Amino acid sequence: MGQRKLCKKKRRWINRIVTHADLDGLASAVFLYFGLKFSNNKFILDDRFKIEFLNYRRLRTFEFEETDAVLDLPKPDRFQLWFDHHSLNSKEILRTEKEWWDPSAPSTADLVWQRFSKFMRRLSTFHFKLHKAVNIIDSANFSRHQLLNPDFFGQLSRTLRTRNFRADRRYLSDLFTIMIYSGDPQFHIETFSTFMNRKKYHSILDKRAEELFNKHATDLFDGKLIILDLTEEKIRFNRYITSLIRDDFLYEIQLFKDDGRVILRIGKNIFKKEQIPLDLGLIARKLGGGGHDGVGAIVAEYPLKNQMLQKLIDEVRPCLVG
Ligand SMILES: [Mn+2]
Repeated sequence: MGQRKLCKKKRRWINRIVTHADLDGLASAVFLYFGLKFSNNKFILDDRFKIEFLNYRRLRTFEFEETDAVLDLPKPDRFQLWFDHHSLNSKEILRTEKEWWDPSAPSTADLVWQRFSKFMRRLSTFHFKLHKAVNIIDSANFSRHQLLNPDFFGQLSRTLRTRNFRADRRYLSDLFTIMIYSGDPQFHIETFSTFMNRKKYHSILDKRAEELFNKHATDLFDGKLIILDLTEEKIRFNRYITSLIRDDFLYEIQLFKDDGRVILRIGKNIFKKEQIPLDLGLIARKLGGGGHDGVGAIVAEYPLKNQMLQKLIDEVRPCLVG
């Protein structure tokens, strides 16, 4: 306590890590922990710090504090540190003491890693693997083979995306603790089989997934835009299913229900990303959502579903006609 008082003027305390409830959010938090713990930074992580994992639903009502480190989430009104790589209207890359934002970074975890490169000697082989994996997964830089045969991290990422899992923040905190204190969670077989068993989606290799896809997919603009409306389906499956089943499309819009609302996700053909011009994160932002160059998402009230879909179609139309 005495030491804390003595250094109060120079040091900035962080009492809470607030992060996105996905693999990038988890990895960002793990790297930030090591960065703050073992580098001589003026930002100090309180020993009794808390961790919060937010999905976009919880984000809407969440109260941020001055002593929060905020990761992979939109910039809040109050914070001590903020790292993010989602599209913003601003063009300027930020690398200040308190704010790091760079939309060309493959993941937020990568930005945290870059800033605290000094702490790397404290990391295990597992953390290096996690860094590599999150950069591939968060920016969808998969090969077809990787998508069809997800490794440990690919499976973990999918598990974190399932609704049951996202709803249960205790599991995410456990996972964070395992990753910082015990290194490799792959050794915690019992814990992990529990996590992995919570997934409730069809594998892309599942015949039923392909049938459901064909039932709900509509082609527009000679197949350059595909609409996949899953609002009447309870089953979720691999979000990259369109890229695996169809070759020739450029954009896709997936619709599904989430807690009474509808999520509209607009994405690029992940195997053709480099040839596709629009920044979908900016488009989603314009309509009240957010995202990255390669994928944007909007949450809409159910009755506004078709209206919002039409707005999205109008945004990509100029790139698909003529
Ligand atoms: Mn991210």
